[in-house]
Amino acid sequence: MKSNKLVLLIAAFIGLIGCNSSKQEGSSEVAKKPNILLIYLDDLGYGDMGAYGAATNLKTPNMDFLANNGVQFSNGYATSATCTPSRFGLITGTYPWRNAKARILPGSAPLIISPEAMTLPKMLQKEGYATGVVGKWHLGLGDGNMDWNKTINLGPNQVGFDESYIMAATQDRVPTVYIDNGNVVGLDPNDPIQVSYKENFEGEPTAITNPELVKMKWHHGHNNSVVNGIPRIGYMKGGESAKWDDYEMADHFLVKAKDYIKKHKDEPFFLYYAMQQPHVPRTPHPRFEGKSGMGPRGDAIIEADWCIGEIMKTLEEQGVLENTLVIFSSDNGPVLNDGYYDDAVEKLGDHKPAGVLRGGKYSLFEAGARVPFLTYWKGKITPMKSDAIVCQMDLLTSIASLIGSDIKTDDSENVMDALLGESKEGRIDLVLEATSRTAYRRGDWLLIPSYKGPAELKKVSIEIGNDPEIQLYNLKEDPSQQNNLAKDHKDKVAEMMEAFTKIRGD
Ligand code: NG6
Ligand code: CA
Repeated sequence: MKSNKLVLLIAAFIGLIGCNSSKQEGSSEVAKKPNILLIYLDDLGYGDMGAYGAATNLKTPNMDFLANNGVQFSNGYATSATCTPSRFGLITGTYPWRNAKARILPGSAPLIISPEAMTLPKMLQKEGYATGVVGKWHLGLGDGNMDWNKTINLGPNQVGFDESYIMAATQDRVPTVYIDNGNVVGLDPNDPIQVSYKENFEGEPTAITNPELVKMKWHHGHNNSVVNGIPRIGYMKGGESAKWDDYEMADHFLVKAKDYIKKHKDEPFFLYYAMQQPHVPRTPHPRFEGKSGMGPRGDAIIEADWCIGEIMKTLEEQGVLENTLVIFSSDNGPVLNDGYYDDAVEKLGDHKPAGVLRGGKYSLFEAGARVPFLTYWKGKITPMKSDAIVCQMDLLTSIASLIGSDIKTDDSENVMDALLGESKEGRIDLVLEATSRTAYRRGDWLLIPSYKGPAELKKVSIEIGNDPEIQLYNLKEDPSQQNNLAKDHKDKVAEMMEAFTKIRGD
C-alpha cells in the first residue's frame, strides 16, 4: 500500500513539474479528437436511396451527398436482418448470435446488454467523449420488473450513453412514449402507464374489439392497443398525456439530435441518431405526403433524407462539420408490407428497395443484412466507392483505433482504413444472422447451410433463405444469388463450412 502511494505521489509530482507544455499539447490532442455522428435508419434497403440506384421519384439528395462525397460501400453489412440483433452487434461489437436474447424484442423486454460489457459508447466515454443516443433503442429496458412510472434503472445510460432520448422498442410497439434519460416524458402521475405483452387490461379497447378506432388498417399482427388510430403490438393502459404524436416523431427526434450537437459542440461527442424511418407504421409528417408518389414508405424515406440534411446543416452551423466523422447505415434490409396496409406494395412502381440483391428484411439472402453504408468526413475523406467488406459491428474497434484507444472486442475488427477510404481491404469474412439462423461470407463467397422451414415468409412476401440443400453463391459474379454452386464446388463448401464452424464455436 505504502509504496503504491509513494509511486502515485512521485508520478503526480513529475506530472506537475512537467505539465505546462505537455498538458497543452495534451489538451489540443483532446480537442482534435473527431466527433462521431452515427446516422442509423430502420429498415432502409440496399436500393432505397439514389446513390444505390433507387427509382428517380425517390429523391434522397442528402443521403446521396454523403455517398458522393464520402466512401460508399457496396459490401457494407449490419450483423443481422432484423433490428435488435443488428443494434446489439453495433453497440457491443459482438456477434448477436452469441446472445440468445438478441432477437426482436417486445417493448417490455429487459435490457439485453450487460452493464459490465464493453460497448461503443463506453469506449468513447473512456476517451473523454460526451455520448448520446436519440431515437429508436430496441435493446430492452429495465431488469424485468419494469415500472414505467419510475426512473428506468437499466437502459442506454447504464451501457455507455451519458444522455438518452429514446423510444423503447419500435414505433409499432407499446409503450408509445418518449423516454428522456430513463423517465417517460410528459407522464401524469395520476394516470400511470401499464404495459403488457401477455394480455389486455380489462375494459381497454383493442383493434379487434373496437375496429372503429383504427385509422391505419392492420394486415398481420398489430391488432392490440390502438394509439392515435394506429393499432400496435402489445397492450398499454394509461399514460394518455405521454403518448407521442406519430406524425411529429421525425421532427421531435430531429430537434433532440440538433440540441445534442449544439450542447456538445465544444467537446468531442458521439451522437447515435437512430431514426425510425421507414419502419412501420410509416407516418411521415403531412408536409411530405405524396412527395415520392410511392405512398407513406417512400414519403418516410424522403422525410428521413430531409432530417439528414438538417442535421448536416447543424454540424456546419455549429462549426464542427470538418471535425466530425459521419457514418450512415441501416439496421436491416427492406420490407414492404410489414403488417399494415399502407400502399407500400401497391405504389412501389419500378423501385427496387433491395436493389439487385435477393431477399429482404428477415432474410439470410443478401438483402437481409447488406445495407447502404457510408462514411463522410469533410476535408478528410476522399470520395470513392469501396467494395471492402465492412460490418457495423466493426465500429467499436475501428473507432477506438482512430482515437487512440486500444479497446477492442473479439468479433469487432479494425477496418478503419477502409472506413476512411485509405484502403480497399476490409474483413476477410463475416457471419450473417437472420431470425436466429446464420450464413457465412468469405471473400466473394456466401455459404448458407441447410435450413428446413418455409422458403418464403408469406405474410411479408420475402424469401428468407431456407433450403434443405446447402447454398453457395459467388456474390461477385452473381450478386442476385441465382446460381447455387454448392454441387459444383464441394471443396469450397467444405473449406467454408470448416471456417464457419470454427467461428461459431459449434
Ligand atoms: C415483427 C413485426 C414487424 C416489425 C418487426 C420488428 C408482426 C407480425 N411483425 O414481429 O411489424 O415490428 O417485428 O422490426 O408483429 S425490426 O426492424 O424492429 O426488427
Ligand atoms: Ca429494422
